[in-house]
Amino acid sequence: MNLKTATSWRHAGAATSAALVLALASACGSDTPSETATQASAVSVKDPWVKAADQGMTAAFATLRNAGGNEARVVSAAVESVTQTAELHEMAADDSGQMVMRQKPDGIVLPAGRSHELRPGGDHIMLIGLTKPVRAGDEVRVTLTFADRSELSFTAPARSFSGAQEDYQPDGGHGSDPDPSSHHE
Ligand SMILES: [Cu+2]
Repeated sequence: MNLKTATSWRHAGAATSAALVLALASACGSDTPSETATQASAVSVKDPWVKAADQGMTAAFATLRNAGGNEARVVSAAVESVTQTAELHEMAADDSGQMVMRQKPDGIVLPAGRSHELRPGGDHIMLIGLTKPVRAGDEVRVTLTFADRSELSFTAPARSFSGAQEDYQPDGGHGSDPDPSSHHE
């Protein structure tokens, strides 16, 4: 906001332009996030859930809404108690055209004023190497870290879901288990 711009509207008269400056100044105060507003504070979480799984990998989902005036970007995720490793993933076509999931190296971008759904078949929070089963009804605490290092935590209830069996082939290829019912221990 440049006050000189507003006050240079000379035809409006001194009193009017002064009122205008005040109006514009207060509009700025309420519409623009202050310097101290964090990305996390602008984002709300709706309908979070985690796919129940006995072992291996699973994923967390939610709808993230960025009510702020600036883009917010989730750069990492952490999950308490069921795994040490959570990654931000997307679904994308590989060289042969098959949909596979992979890490999103730049994080999940939440445009200003928009909602972004994390869902099976789309962006998701991947939980890798479960240290204990995630059963339907369990609650998993998820913390998202944003590009400005602000954090947002939420609780995601686990539920049974038969979809989202996407292949995951990181470089080492510890990917999908051909027989999920088999026991490896
Ligand atoms: Cu994934």
